[in-house]
Amino acid sequence: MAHRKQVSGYHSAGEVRMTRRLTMAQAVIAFLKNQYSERDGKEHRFFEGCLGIFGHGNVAGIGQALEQDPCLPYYLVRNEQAMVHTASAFAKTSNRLRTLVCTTSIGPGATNMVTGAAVATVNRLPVLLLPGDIFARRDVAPVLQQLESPGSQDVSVNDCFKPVARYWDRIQRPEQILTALPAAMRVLTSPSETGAVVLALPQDVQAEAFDYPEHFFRKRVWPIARTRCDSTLMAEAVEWIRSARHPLLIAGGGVLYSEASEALSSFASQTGIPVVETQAGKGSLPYDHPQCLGAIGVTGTPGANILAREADLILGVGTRYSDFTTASQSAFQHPSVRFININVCEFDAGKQAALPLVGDAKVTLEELRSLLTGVRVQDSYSAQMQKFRASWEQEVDRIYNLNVGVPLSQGEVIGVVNEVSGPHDVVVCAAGSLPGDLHKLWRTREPNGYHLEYGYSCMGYEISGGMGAKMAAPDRNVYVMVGDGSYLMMAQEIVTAAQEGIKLIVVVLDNHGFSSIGGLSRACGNRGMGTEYRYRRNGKLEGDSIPVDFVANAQSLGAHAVRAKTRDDLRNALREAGQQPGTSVVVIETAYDQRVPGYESWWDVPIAEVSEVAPVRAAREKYVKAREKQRVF
Ligand SMILES: Cc1ncc(C[n+]2csc(CCOP(=O)(O)OP(=O)(O)O)c2C)c(N)n1
Ligand SMILES: [Mg+2]
Repeated sequence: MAHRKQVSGYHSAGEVRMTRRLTMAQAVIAFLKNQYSERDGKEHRFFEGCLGIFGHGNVAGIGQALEQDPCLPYYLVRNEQAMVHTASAFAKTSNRLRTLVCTTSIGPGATNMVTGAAVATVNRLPVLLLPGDIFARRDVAPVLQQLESPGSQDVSVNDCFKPVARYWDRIQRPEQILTALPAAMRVLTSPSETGAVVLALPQDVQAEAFDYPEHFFRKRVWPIARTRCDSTLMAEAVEWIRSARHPLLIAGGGVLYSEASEALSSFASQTGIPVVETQAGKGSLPYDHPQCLGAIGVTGTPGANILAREADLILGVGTRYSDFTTASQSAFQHPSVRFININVCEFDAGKQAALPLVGDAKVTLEELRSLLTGVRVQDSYSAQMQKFRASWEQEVDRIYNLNVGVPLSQGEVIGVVNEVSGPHDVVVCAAGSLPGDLHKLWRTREPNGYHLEYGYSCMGYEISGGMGAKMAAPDRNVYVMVGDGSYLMMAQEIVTAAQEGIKLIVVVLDNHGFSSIGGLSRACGNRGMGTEYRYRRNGKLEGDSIPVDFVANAQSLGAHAVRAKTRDDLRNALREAGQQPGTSVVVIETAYDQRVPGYESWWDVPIAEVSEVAPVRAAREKYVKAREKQRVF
C-alpha cells in the first residue's frame, strides 16, 4: 500500500502527516476492520464480516476492496433482504456488541434491503448497510436500474431507506467518509439510537481515490456506556416501589442486551416482585426461576395477565410497550396504576406516562436493589404468584402432551423440540402462529436461548436469522422453527448455510397455509379467505390442498432432510439432525385447527363497522365492548 508523507492543511504549520491513497471503497473497508466496541472491560471487533451480493453498483468498488484486503471475511448470500436478517440476528445474539456489514449493487439489490433495514430498526439492532448508488457524476444517467425523477437529479431508490434507518447518508465525495463513518459508528454503538445505518455509495465515487489521513485507519474502540440514571428520580422510584402493594416487573429486550439477567434475578429474589417477559425479553430469567411468570400480553400466560390487570405499579425494564405487551392498552386495569420505566432510551422511558429512569438496565437494577434493602412484597402476593406458576407449568405439560394423533398439534411439536434441545441451545422464530405459542410455551433456560424477531415479525427471517444466530454463537445448537408460509417466502439461505458449513436444525411446521391469519380472519367474523394453500376451483381458492414437498425442496438446496409424522418420528429426526455435520430440515405436518388458546388478553384488530354478514356484526359488537377496557396513560 502506498504511504506518502504530505504537509497537512489540518495540522499546525510545518507538521508532517501520513496519508494513504485509497479508493473510497478501500478506505471504507480499511476503516471498518479496525472498529471495536467495549463494555465491562471487554473488547469486541465490531464488524465480524461482510455479507453481500455483487452487481455493477458494487463489484468494482466495495467488491474490489474486499478482494484486495480480505481482512473482513466476505459471505456470498442468496437474497439481500435475507442477509440483513442474518446481520440483525448476529447483532441480537451478540447483545448488540458486534454486527455484520451488508453490501449490494444499486437498484433492486439495494431496495431488497429495505425490509431488512426496517427489521433492524424496529428491533433496535445495529446493522451497517452499504447499498450502491447511481453515479454522482450524473453524465451517464440513466444508468442500468436507475430511477429517474423529472423533478430532481438528487433522488435515487436509496431514499426509500430514510424512514427505516437511524442514520442515512449518501457519499458524494470520497472525503465525506471521514465524517460519515464516525457518525455511523456512533449511532451503531449507541444503545439508545441503534438500528439500521445506511451509507449509500455511488458507483463512481466508490472507485475514486483520495489521500486519506493515516490516523483514520487506526484502531478505534467505541465504549458502550452503562448509563446511570438521575438520583432524584431514583429516590422517587424507591418510594413508589416501597408503597406499592402489587408491583409487577416487565422484562423487555433491553434486559438481555444489557446482560442484566443476574441483576434482574437478584432484584426479583430480594424484593419478591414477580417478573413477566415480552417476546424480546423472554429468557431474561430461566423459566423455572421462582419469580418468573413467563409471557405477558396478547400471547401471555394467565398468571402474568391477571397480575398485570391488578398491579398498582408496573416496573418496565428495557421494553418498548408494543401492543402485544400492553394487550393494546387493555392490560393494566388498576385505577391508580403507575409506571416506572428503566430504559437507556429516553423515548421508551417516557412511555405510559412513567417515572423515567433513563439508564442501563443492569446498573440501574443493581442500584435500585441496593436502595430497597428490606423491602419485600406481601406473603399473600407471593403465594398468589406461586399458585399461578404451578398451574401454568401443568398447563404447559398438558399442551406438550395433547396426543391428538397425526397430524400433531403445534404445541406438541414445541414440546418435543424443547425436550430434545439442550439448556444452552437457541430457538429462532419470527412470524405466524408459532411466535405466540412459543412465547407461552417455550421453556427457556439460558439468556438468548429464545430468539424471536417480533418487533417486525417478518416472514422469512427464520432461516436467515438462524444463520446469524449460529454465526454469533457457534457453540450453541440453533433450532429454527418455521411455518410452511414463512419457509416458502425465504428458504434459499439453506444454500448459504451449506456453503459456509453452518449447521442449523430447521423444523418446518406444515399446516398448508396461514393458520395464524386464518384464525384471525375467523375471529373477525370472516371465513379465512386466502389463508389456506388451495387450488382455485370455481373461481375460488377452495379446491384441494396444494401439496408441497418440503423434504425434496430442502434436499435440493443442500440440506439433510426428513419427514416426521409422529412424536417419536420427530424426536428421532431431531436427534439425528443433531448428529449431522451440516444443516438439517425436519418437516412435520401439523393440524391447522389445533390451536393453543389465548389467556386473559385481547388484541385490537378493528372489525368492519358495517357488514351484511351476521358473524362480522357479532364480532363487531364484541370488539366495541372490548375497547372499553383500553386506557390512555
Ligand atoms: C413478510 C410478511 N408478510 C406478511 C405477514 C403477515 N403474516 C403474518 S403470519 C402470516 C402467515 C404465516 O404462515 P406460516 O408461516 O405458515 O405460519 P402459520 O400461520 O401457519 O403458523 C402472514 C401472512 C408477515 N408477518 N410478514
Ligand atoms: Mg402455515
